[in-house]
Parts: sequence; C-alpha cells; structure tokens
Amino acid sequence: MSTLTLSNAWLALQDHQSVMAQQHLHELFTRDPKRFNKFSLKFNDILMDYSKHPICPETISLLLALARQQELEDWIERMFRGEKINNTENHAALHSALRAEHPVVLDGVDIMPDVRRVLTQMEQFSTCVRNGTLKGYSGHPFTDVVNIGIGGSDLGPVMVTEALKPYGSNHIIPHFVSNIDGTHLSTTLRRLNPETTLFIIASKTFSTQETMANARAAREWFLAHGGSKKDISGHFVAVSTNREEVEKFGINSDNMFELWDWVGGRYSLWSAIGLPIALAIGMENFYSLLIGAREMDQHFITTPLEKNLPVMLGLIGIWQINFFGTRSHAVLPYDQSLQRFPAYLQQLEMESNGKSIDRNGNEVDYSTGTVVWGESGTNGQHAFYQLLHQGTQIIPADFLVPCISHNPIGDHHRLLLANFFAQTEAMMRGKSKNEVRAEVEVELSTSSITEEPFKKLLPYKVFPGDRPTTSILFKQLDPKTLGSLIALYEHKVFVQSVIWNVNPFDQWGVELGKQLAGKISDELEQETQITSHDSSTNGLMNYFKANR
Ligand code: G6Q
Repeated sequence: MSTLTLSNAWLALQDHQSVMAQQHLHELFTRDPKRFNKFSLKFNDILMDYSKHPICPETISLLLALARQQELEDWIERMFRGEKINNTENHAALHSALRAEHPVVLDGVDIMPDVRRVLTQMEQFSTCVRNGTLKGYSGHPFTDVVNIGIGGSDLGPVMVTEALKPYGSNHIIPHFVSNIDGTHLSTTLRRLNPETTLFIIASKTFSTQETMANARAAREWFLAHGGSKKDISGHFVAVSTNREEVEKFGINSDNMFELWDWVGGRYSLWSAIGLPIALAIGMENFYSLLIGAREMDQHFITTPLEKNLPVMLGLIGIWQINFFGTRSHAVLPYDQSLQRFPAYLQQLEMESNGKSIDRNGNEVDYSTGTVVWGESGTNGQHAFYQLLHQGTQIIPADFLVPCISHNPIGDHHRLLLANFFAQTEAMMRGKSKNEVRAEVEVELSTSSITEEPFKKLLPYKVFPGDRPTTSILFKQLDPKTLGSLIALYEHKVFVQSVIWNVNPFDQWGVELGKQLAGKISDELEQETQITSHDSSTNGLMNYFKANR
C-alpha cells in the first residue's frame, strides 16, 4: 500500500464516502436549502456551482485536509517560483510566466524580458499581416494562415480561435493541419491561393514527424503553385526552440518566434504557439486572453484553499475518482464556440495525469487521471445523455455556459439555457417510481385508456438521479474570460497531480508508439513479407502490403 492510501486523510475520506453514498443528492438539497450558497464560488464573471455533488461541509474539510497533507500550498508556490518540478525532464513549468507582469527568475535570470520580446515580435508581425502592410510574393495582402503543428502545438490554438471567432477579422482565416493523414493537408490547401497564404510551422522541437512531413509537403505545394525559393522566407514562419533546424528548413531567423523548454507543449498557447490566435483575433485580444489567465493565476496563488476555484474543482474530481470510483468525466459546453474545448481538455488532463508511476518512482495503487470526453449542448442530449441519465455508470459532468450569446437570434439562447438548467436538475433529482405513477394517474383520470400498458412502461420511465454535475456559468465568452477558464483547468490538473503525487508535465507514455512506428515505417517500404512481429501485427502489416 502507498503512503497516500494509508494516510489518515485518505482513510478518513474513505469512511466518509460510505456515509455520503447512502444519501441521494435530492435528499441533500431537500434537507439543506442553503446548499447552493455553501457550495458555489465566484471569480470575476465566473460562477462555479459544485453543490450537485455528494458533499457536505465535512467532505470539504476532509478534502482540504488531504490537500494540506499533500502540501498543495507549497507545491503551488514551487511551481510559480520556477522550481524544476518537471523532475523527469529537469524543467520548470512556468507557463504562468507567459502571462505574468512581474519579474520571474529562473536559474538566476529574469525570463520576463525574453517573454516580452517575443510578445512584441508577435504584435508587430500580426499587426502587419492584419493591416495588409506585410504582403505575399505577388503584392497581395495575406488572407489565410495555415498553422502546421500537432498536440500541444495545435489543440490550444485550434480551440481558442474557434471559441473567439466573434473577435476574429473576416479577412484573415485561420486553418490548422495536424494529422499525418495526407487528407488533412490536401483538403486544406485545395481551397487556398499560395499568393495570399501564410504558413506557421509550430513545433517546439522542430523534429516531430507529422509536423515536419506536413511542413515539407506544404513547401512543395507552395513551390509547385507559383511560389519561388526566395519567396519561402516571406510565406513561412516558425515557432520553435530549435533555431538550427528552422534555418535548415529555409526559414530565416527573423521569421522565427522563440519558445523555451520551461513551457510544456499542452501549456503553450500563451506563448508564440498562440501566433495563429493573435493573427485571427488581433494582439489586443490576445493580451486580454493573457490577462484573464493572469488573474486566475493570482486567484490560485492568493486565495485560501476553500475559496479557490481550481483547488475546489480539482478536489471534487478527486472525491469522484478516488472515493466514488468514477472512471470517466464529461465536459459539456452549452456554447457552440467551445465545441473544441473537450478535445483540448482531453490532452490537458489525460496527458498530464494519465500516469501510474509517482514522483518517487513507485507504482501507484490508486486511480489517477480519468477519461475526458464531451460534446457541445444540445447535440450531446440527442446522442449520449441516455447513458448519463439511466446508464449503469456514474459519469460526473462539467457544464460550461455563457449567460450572453454572441449570436442572439430568436429565442435560441433562452432555449439553450433552459436545456442546460433542466439537464443538471434532472441528473441530480431524477424521477422516482411514485412520481411516474402520479403522472400516470393524472393521465388515466383524464382519458379513456387502460392502465396495463402504463404499468409495463413504468420502470423505463424512472430516472435514478443522484448524478453529479458541476456548472460553470460566465457572463460571456470573451478573450479575458476564456483565458481565466483555461487557466482554471490548467491549475485544476495541477492540484490533482499534487494529490496523486505524479508529475503532470512529462508524457513518456507517447514515446513507445513513436519508436515502433519508426521501425515499422522502414519495414513498410520493403515488399517482403513481415515475420518479425507478433502474429497479429505481422498479419495486419501483410494484409496492408497485399492491398495497398
Ligand atoms: C504536449 C506534448 C505534445 C507536443 C507535440 C508536438 O504537452 O509535449 O503534444 O506538443 O508532440 O511537439 P512539438 O511542438 O515539438 O512538435
């Protein structure tokens, strides 16, 4: 057994779970009309309600005791002051410096002048592209920006540009190519004119297989469609730490936006990796995004644990995963603009905390990261909510909801919000047998139909309820609020990593597949039969060879 699962705080929570598990959420609400006030928090325009979870004041005290036992406050300080808490890669995790205002010292040097230098470079570049002073090789202003990157060099910018479309200009259209599947690049380029297309090659290492293959193919397309070699430098820019490889590719240093090894890929949208965001929505809006995140950083550092949004969001997750045994977590934005938010969070949460070896090198004997998935409302309602309401698994869900829509047509937003309120209420309350029966009796008394068919359907119409949800409402999805929301989840992930004693900033689990793919790619070049793998892999590869 690990020290964590043997600790007093853990054991006390286990005992307490057996008490809380006996009580239906609806009962908790009936007994205490003040639950909402007790279990909701506000930060600027954001309201977080976690009262629809099986908690009481004692649960919160016990979860806070666990957080203190795991020295959460100390870890928060260590992260912000630039300690090398990414211990397996010997790096600091200083994404907060990308949105900071004050000096941040790393290895005795203030890194903020570098951060500001790159922000200024982004500002000058994006302003010139957006106002048309920087032009393509034929003298026309740029109309399209293609970001070529994958994982952390893709998901954040994709999500943010989609979320902040109302702030975008309609003369610069962002496109994203990530997959090594040629379809992604081909279908994107098919619609574009090389004379007015700008490419960003976004790769921290500038060696990622997918990105480099797509970057080379994009360069060939550019040359084959009218661009000349000397025009490459005006149409291709890079975001990277690897100056040498960037120059080898044909991009000159002036067109490189620097990154640093203290920024993790999935935490990098605040850096020059955010260049497509700045190009799409302008630097003023990009700065607002940073301000929103900075304000959440300040809140995270200075607010007592029990009033701290990322801390409470993280601890509620721990309560569900480790004590109620949930295995999956739904993210349900009732905002079409946030449709890519679940995919973004999937990487943030699953790559950060999908770990089974703790910081001391020991295998854990408790659950860590959970499966994160989701879809924007109300589409999800007509697809998978059946399982959320009446399935055999309990799946906690986060609802993210704006009070004001950017597209207020008809009564759409009222209907959307009505659905959100209804879903979280239904998941909490459910509908008992007696309630179904009472409804049936009313129907029977006002019609001539017989009772028999109703009786048969009765069990299907019962909803167990007691399904936990967290609701995060905000005034409107503007750049600042989005910045705060993203930072909220970044810090929630950190809180959970501290409780689980895992390093959320490495990702060794993505290496094995990459390593094997390298060898297999060579084998696929040959026409010979494959016999060097297990029978399944051999069989699959040989089928492919016979049918390609
Ligand atoms: C994120 C990961 C990973 C990374 C990609 C792209 O935290 O490190 O998703 O962002 O593998 O890496 P490059 O930016 O180096 O191409």
